[in-house]
Amino acid sequence: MKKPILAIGCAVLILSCTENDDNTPRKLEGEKAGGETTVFVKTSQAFGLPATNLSAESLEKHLAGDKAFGALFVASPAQKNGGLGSIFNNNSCNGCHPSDGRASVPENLNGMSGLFLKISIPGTDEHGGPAPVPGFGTQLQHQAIYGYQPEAKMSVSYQEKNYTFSDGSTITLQRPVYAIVSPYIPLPGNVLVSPRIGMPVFGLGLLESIPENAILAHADLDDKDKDGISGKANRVWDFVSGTVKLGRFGWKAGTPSVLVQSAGAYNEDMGLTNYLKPVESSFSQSNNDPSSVLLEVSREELENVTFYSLTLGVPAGRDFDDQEVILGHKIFEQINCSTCHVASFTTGTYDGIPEISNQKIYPYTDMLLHDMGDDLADNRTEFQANGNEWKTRPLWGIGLTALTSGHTSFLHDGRARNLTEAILWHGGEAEKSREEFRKLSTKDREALLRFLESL
Ligand code: HEC
Ligand code: HEC
Ligand SMILES: [Ca+2]
Ligand SMILES: [Ca+2]
Ligand SMILES: [Ca+2]
Repeated sequence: MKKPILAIGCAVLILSCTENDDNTPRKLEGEKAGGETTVFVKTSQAFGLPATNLSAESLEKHLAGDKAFGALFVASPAQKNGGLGSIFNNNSCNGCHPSDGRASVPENLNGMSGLFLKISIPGTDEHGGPAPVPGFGTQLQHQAIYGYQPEAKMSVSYQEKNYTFSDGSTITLQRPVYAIVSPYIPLPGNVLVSPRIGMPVFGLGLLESIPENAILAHADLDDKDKDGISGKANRVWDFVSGTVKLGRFGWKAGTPSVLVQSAGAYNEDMGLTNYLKPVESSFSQSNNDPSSVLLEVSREELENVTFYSLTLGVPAGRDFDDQEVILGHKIFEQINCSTCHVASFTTGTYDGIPEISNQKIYPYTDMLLHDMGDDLADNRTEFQANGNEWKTRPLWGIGLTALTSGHTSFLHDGRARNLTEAILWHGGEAEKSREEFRKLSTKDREALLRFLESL
């Protein structure tokens, strides 16, 4: 009965459409999380669909990239998709970003999965990046083709941590501690280890198009406004342009572009040389295949696979007119989640891809690094990111994780088994927010989770 009356009110006084009497909005803004790229599909394919505004020509390239993203590589000699290894972590992009979403924590740690260890020794390389471990480089390949030895295997143990909410309910968190076992040659004693899991790959062209100054506007290195939250840009080496650029991708924002990320993924994750990374990661190691050829992946394949991640659409927000979701959003702002998980940006121009240019987007990230405390620390630096720092994760699409990926493991090593655990692992600059979360009433806590589920 109420609705028709409201509708009349709206027609008469347009302003009253957007807010209830107590100033709560009737509907949250940002349903079209990816601007005109937004995908309104609530199925297990929600992360894997092309931006809805692609031109016919762009769609063709996107679909070619989709094929490359799913291609299973094998050892040479092969009719097609040869060149895998000699050492590698997995044999396809999709293997680590299943359904364009995030990988689960592997049951068999030493099988092929979406989890690997970044490694280094203290110090930096010639470009200010992590210093390679002699004989192992900066990533541990735990797989090898027939006849070759992987660099090592992994082992994991768990430390437990208990939390009690103010409403009396308790939760036990598990912190994984990874170690390297059975190295193919002796390992130096001072190796730094950073476990990483494959994350969703949609909406990345939009994130790459956010103007640098819009991101830097959120940085507050010396915490001048004294809210306990600083926010720092990573500055990383771009081997495509041969210059230092703003870091945007990877869990520590250690890569400047999807192109750099993809070229590196072919090379390190799969053992496939390409025009940007023509040298095998195993070159000069005894587990290198000396017969491997210079370019195992063509320039076109690399460009297509890059275009694919750049132009995957972002799933739309859901239930944005639900009162519990609206309350959850209010709490998200009140307890300062939104200081790091910045709701919105407007993209600039991306040369050659008008579809992702000039879009108002709602990624819920500031694209900056934050000290997240000792419990999340990997104690391994990556350019400007120190051992405690991680990039604020975009939260768009996060509520669809169970549907798209069949699990709800979050954070850089997948340690959180659900959204509540992900929040409870927040420390450092986010400790205050976490404590406020812990003290919420059951109703407010559930509303906050409901809001995250709606993204
Ligand atoms: C062995 C697993 C693995 C394979 C294979 C793999 N990735 Fe990844 N991918 C990861 C992990 C782990 C990260 C995070 C890396 C980091 O933090 O530095 C990542 C990050 C990314 C990112 C950055 C996403 C973001 O939001 O920051 C992109 C883009 C990406 N991968 C694309 C690809 C493409 C394209 C391929 C195939 C050519 C590929 N990946 C193959 C595991 C993998
Ligand atoms: C100081 C900045 C900061 C604040 C404040 C903050 N976060 Fe985060 N958030 C991060 C960073 C950085 C990560 C990634 C950490 C990692 O992977 O180790 C993250 C990760 C997450 C994740 C997991 C995302 C994923 O892709 O795995 C969720 C969910 C999340 N935050 C929700 C929240 C909520 C809810 C709040 C408020 C209670 C909050 N965050 C407050 C910085 C922040
Ligand atoms: Ca190879
Ligand atoms: Ca290596
Ligand atoms: Ca601040």
